Amino acid sequence: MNTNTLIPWTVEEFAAQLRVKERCYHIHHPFHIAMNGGKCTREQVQGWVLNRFYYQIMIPIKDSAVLSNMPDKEHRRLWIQRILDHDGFEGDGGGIEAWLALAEAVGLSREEVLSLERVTPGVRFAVDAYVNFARKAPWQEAVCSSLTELFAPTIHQKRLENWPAHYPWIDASGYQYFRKRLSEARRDVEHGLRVTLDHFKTRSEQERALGILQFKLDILWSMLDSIQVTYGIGEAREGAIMRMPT
Ligand code: AHQ
Repeated sequence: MNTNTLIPWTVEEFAAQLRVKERCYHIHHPFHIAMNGGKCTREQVQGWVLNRFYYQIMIPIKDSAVLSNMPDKEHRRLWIQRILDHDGFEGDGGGIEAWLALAEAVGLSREEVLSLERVTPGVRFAVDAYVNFARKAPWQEAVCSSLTELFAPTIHQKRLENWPAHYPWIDASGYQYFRKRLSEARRDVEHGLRVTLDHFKTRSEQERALGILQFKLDILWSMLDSIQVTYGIGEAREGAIMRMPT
């Protein structure tokens, strides 16, 4: 379809089109549904935490690349907070440390998580694709790709609501990261949505924005595909495909 001839969506319609993409969010992935439903084994929860650590440590690298492409300080002053959220600052250990606390709370050692040795190829490829996109894309497109966080507060809230009852063996100290993201994601989205709604003007550009958001949704989805193939779901390890050790 030649979208150049179509009239642009209003800002409200454009925002609604972005939100419609929630149906592709990884909260609907079978592995995530199983994890939130208490169906995952200790090993599967550990595998998710260990693999997601690679995503977590690459977020500030990604955000630093975006920051370096931002021409004006008004946007940089807002965006730099995302790096601090993860790397921490005086008096706040930051999100990477909080994720390591989650790792220890599910019974992993800091060393094995920090080694990245057990990160699956699929997770590594997906995360690297995100970082490389953000490095090379116009900064407004990289900002648009972070809008999967429109849907993130719900996913963090569901974990806080469901995991303690389903996984009593997880130490409560591990939940700090999810609590922290509830407010940080909402603050991120306020800036990200404003940039996106301002930048993508024509209908063709708006459709491009939807395509960028779908690309990032696919990254999150394919990370869970790879985790599920590696660990399966439940005691029977449904869906797992054994892999020779490297
Ligand atoms: O913990 C997450 C986080 O810090 C970020 C940053 C943001 C981005 O820049 O793309 N996206 C994101 C996300 C985080 N957690 C994910 C989850 O499921 O716990 C969700 C993810 C996102 O929705 O993009």
